[in-house]
Amino acid sequence: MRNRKKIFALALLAMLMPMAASSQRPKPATARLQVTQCALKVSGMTCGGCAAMVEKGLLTVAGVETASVDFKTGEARVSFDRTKTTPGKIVAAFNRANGGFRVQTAKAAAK
Ligand SMILES: [Cu+2]
Repeated sequence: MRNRKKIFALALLAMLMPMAASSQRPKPATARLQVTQCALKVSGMTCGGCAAMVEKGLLTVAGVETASVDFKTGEARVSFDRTKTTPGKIVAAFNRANGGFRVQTAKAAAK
């Protein structure tokens, strides 16, 4: 009986060891960024060049990490650091700075 308890304790320890080791591993730098994605509806585009301009404009907005705009669907996918900005702020900043194009959040566009 005593022996079985010992074996059980050892087995438990063996199971917990790798977990303890992995929790001590430093997290990759990207884990500290609170990156979230959102979809935006873009209007005012007439060609792929416009999409590139919208993309550039989105990338200059503070907190935006990546932006990819599809001219055909009129959609932009934006990833942003949510500790720095929100979709609403991105939309407002973009529309202030980029006359001719307008973006709105996909949610607002659905209404
Ligand atoms: Cu164009």
